[in-house]
Amino acid sequence: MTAKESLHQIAGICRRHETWRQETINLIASENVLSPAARRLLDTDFHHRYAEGHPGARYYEGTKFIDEIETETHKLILKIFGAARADVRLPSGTMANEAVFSALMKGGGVALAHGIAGGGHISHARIGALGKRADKILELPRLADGFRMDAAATRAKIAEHKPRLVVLGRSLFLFPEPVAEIREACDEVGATILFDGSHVLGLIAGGMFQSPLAEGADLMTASTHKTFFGPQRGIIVSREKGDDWWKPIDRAVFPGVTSNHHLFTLPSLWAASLEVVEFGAAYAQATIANAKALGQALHDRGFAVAAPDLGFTESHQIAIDVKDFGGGRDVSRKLSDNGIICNMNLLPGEDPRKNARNPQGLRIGVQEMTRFGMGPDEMGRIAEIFGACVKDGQNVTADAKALRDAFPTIGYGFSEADLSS
Ligand code: DSN
Repeated sequence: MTAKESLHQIAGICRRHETWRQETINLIASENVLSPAARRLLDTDFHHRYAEGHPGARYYEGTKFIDEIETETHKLILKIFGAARADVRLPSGTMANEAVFSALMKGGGVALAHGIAGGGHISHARIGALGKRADKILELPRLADGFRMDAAATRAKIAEHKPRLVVLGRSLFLFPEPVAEIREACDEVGATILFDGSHVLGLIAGGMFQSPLAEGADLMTASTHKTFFGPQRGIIVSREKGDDWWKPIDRAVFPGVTSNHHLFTLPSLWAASLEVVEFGAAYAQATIANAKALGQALHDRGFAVAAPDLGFTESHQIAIDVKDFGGGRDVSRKLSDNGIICNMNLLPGEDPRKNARNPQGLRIGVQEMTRFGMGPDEMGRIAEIFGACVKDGQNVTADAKALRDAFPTIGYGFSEADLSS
């Protein structure tokens, strides 16, 4: 193949991907779409540039405009989350976690975090970023439903093991964490509370989930592209202001885990943050209502949706046990072949070493379809199509496409025209 032919191949693959994703119902809980304005702002000369350090104190010249953008984005993130400190220079949520772990777990010690089957993120695990710093990671206790934390048992575990760090927040994240209930126990042993808000950041910003910093978390890390409207980046925000507290985190971000910070995505994050201020409350409310509606509709069709007695969820996600249909791997592949995209997921109680590649569960998120304007009626239709595919073995590709085609426009955000009008 000539270089030109390969070039056409690249363009063709990208076009086919875009068409495919526009014709399918995306229920991956960690994804979302950018508004046309936020997407347009990705394509600037900042693609080519470098900026290390802080605005006004860089190690390069040529940064006066990115300084302006970074300063304003930083101010807005502080305001949205009621934070005393923030860092917006992280290229991802995992790098935000890496920075915090390296600052706070220097020299090792014990950390408490959710296990992978309890919904914990890979960066909170022994094989991930936290495992590189902690001597020991103990699992946070959960209530009998498997999804909510057991605050009383957690307080006892904190008193017994005296962790340096307690990591709340998860990738399978259905219900709020008991931040306020464990604050005093953490104070008694000098433990820091980190809340990883990646999945629920937009719901927090919209005022519809919980407010981790106000409830007592010392820090929140997050990626900015799941329920938040941003491009793929990360942030750290802090309740405390003191220089002694913040300096190690600041240094862990740069030069600890970053040098340049992928400047081209920062204007888009600023725009997305403005969208969150403008549309975030309505979006968060619609998203949670849709998740509950989809949970109910699938439950009504006989699917084993988690936590029926608790209203299925308080977030954008639901979890379903599909072991009776062959397990998460087979079911998610079958759905994907039929125009419904979601991911297999371990459920509480499963052994990750045995089941990671074919867990019992599916994790489903409605945040992207909500952004395209779907509501509870469409959640009912998704449940119908889902059931026809998984239970009855029907090919539902055309049904999924027809439903998706009816919602072509990204809502809760700004248009390209808004950039100049
Ligand atoms: N692993 C991603 C998720 O899907 O939750 C987050 O990094």
